[in-house]
Amino acid sequence: MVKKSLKLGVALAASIAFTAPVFAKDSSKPIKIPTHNWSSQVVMAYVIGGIFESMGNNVEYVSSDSQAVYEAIRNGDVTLSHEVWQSTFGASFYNAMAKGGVIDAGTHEAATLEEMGVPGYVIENNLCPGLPNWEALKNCPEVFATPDSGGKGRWLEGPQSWHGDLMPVRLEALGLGDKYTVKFAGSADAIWAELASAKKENRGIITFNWSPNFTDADGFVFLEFPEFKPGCRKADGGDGSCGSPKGWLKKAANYQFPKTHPAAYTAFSKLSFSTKQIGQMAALVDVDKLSHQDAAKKWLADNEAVWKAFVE
Ligand code: TMO
Repeated sequence: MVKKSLKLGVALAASIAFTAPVFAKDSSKPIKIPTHNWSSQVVMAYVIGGIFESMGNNVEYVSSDSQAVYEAIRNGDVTLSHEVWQSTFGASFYNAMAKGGVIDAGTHEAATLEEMGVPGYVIENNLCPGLPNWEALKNCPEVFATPDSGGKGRWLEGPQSWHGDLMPVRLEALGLGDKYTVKFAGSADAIWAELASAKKENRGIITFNWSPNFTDADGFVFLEFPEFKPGCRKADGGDGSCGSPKGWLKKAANYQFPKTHPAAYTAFSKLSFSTKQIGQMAALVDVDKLSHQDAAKKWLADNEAVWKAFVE
């Protein structure tokens, strides 16, 4: 009895000492990667798909709603999400997790912010003195008025599918409802087009934006609202006047992914991108005008040392 357990102990020690990871074979079933409607997310989808393919895996891309995707991951229609932004998707992610079937596959190095803001020249040229403090907005709605804003200042929100009535609720909660109104852009591209035309005219403009993004490189300034605290949003029982959290960027997966594709899951778990790397992925499309697929190919070719570390 004593001898037996000693032998077992020795065998165990030997296997720990000499075992580099040996992966069970990944299933040949495709790993389903979602694509949404902002550039870094789509480029990163193809970057991660390219990494999986380099490991011999099959990949499928699924165009998905960015809120509903967490339920799709939970029930296995989609395998993973590689950009879970805390402010916009944190609630849907944890709701799906609580129902059972979604796992947290780690956090990117990049911290995130998803917030209303202004281009740098709005501050530099003092178009609304006191910005980026939100209270300055009370004194200059006319600076941000547009032909469709009924004489009020306009907040140009992203597509409504991202976070519903978050900004209209905030605007009212801050007491700005008489002076400002929220318009939803049809696409991220519509925001970039509006920012470009406002810049040409040195015109005041307030838009939703986020970091990491290609705009990190040209001095977009986020407005400073009352500090985010858990529970401050209307959906969480608060009055909704708070700004967005300085948040995390996580990865999510269906609970079976580690079992069906252990090598791919291990790589996905290790994978982490920085603010600069994610900004580059967006810039290849939004500044350099490559297709998402070509941007991913270029990014993979230019950054082999970065992603090879995830597959070793
Ligand atoms: C979800 N987004 C990154 C566009 O804010």
